[in-house]
Amino acid sequence: MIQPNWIVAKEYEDITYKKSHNVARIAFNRPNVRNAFRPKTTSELLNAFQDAHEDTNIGVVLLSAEGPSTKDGVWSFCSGGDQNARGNQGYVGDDGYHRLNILEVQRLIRFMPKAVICVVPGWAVGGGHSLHVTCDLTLASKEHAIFKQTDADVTSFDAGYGSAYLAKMVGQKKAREIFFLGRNYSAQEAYEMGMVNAVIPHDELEQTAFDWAQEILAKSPTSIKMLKFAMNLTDDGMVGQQVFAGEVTRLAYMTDEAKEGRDAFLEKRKPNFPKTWIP
Ligand code: S0N
Repeated sequence: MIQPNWIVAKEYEDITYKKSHNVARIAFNRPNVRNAFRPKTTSELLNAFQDAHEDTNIGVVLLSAEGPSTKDGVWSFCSGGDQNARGNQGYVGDDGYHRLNILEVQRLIRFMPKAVICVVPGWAVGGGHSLHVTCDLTLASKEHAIFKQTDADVTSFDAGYGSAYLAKMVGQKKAREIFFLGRNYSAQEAYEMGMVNAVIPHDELEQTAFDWAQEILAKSPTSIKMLKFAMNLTDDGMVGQQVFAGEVTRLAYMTDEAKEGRDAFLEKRKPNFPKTWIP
């Protein structure tokens, strides 16, 4: 078993961002408000995820949380949008504009050509629940993880991946129950519904996530990327096809045909493509 040797990749206020052994770990760091995200948090998440996306040494991203709360010792993954940051037109940033950008974070996770593992050490609530739904895999603390959807309590709801994709994951009836009743579900119940991959003893959660990452890193990177995009495609419509198609084009660029097409144009001659039509 490899032990992570986390090196700080960049300092932020609302999150931590570290790297070790080709794994990036992005973690919420507002445990005293159950890791609620405000506009500053989402800006920092966008910045860190973009870095992990671009860094060719990184193959897997863990989305986790620091904790527990110093006030009461309670663990949380994320409790969604910070209700203190809500004005009358939405969530207000330091610059006075109403924005939250959590959907941009979701899109980065969804379209990142690398696996993203959600590590849930405690509460996963509201927009925090929707983030776990958007990640590729979810590992949950056996003792402390609680899944809950409060969006309909506070009129701040995710009508995208957080609900519609959840319904694909756990079934329509269960997804409607989760959103319409807003009950608490344990890690075991979430596992049985099919929205959690494994229930892990709390003390082993982070190491297990790192181990899963190392297992994925041993696989072919292109296969992981193409499989992720293939599984996304049918739910993501034309955008899913665009993401998948981009990678198909990238693979085509690596063929002799592509080199001949480019060279023929630059040399102002007709292309002489290899005369092989592989069925
Ligand atoms: C998480 C809950 C269930 C934990 O309950 P518990 O353990 O009893 O703790 P509390 O005493 O309630 O909380 C401890 C302290 O933390 C503060 N706090 C907790 N959550 C938040 C929060 N979300 N915002 C601000 N503060 C929070 C408490 O106030 C308390 O503070 P102190 O110690 O000072 O009293 C429970 O806390 C809970 O239910 N929290 C609220 C969860 C919630 O409703 N979240 C919002 C849900 N909606 C979204 O997240 C929408 C996301 C979104 O933004 C979006 C989605 C899709 C499309 C667009 C958008 C968009 O708007 O951009």
